[in-house]
Amino acid sequence: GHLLPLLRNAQWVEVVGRDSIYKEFLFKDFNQAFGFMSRVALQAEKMDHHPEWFNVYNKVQITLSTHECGGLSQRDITLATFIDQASVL
Ligand code: H2B
Repeated sequence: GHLLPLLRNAQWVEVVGRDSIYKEFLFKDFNQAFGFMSRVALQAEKMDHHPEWFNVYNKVQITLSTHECGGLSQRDITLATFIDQASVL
């Protein structure tokens, strides 16, 4: 079987030493990765809640946290759920 679906099924993980969640997404190529990032960017602006992320070619690593509470909030959970949906579009 192909590795990509398995990797996409990976759950968000809590970052040790920092109250945040992290997940890595792999795509076929840069175009797919950047399309994903564009969908997330539009939603982030709507929510006024923005990802910390790092992209190289087909890989996007995302960390979510909420500054004002110094940790996780419902906004992070909501954005993570949107991000998961946007990754399989
Ligand atoms: N994004 C995230 N992920 N966490 C925040 O706490 C946050 C944000 N705060 N985007 C917002 C913007 C804040 O800085 C502005 C001033 O509303």
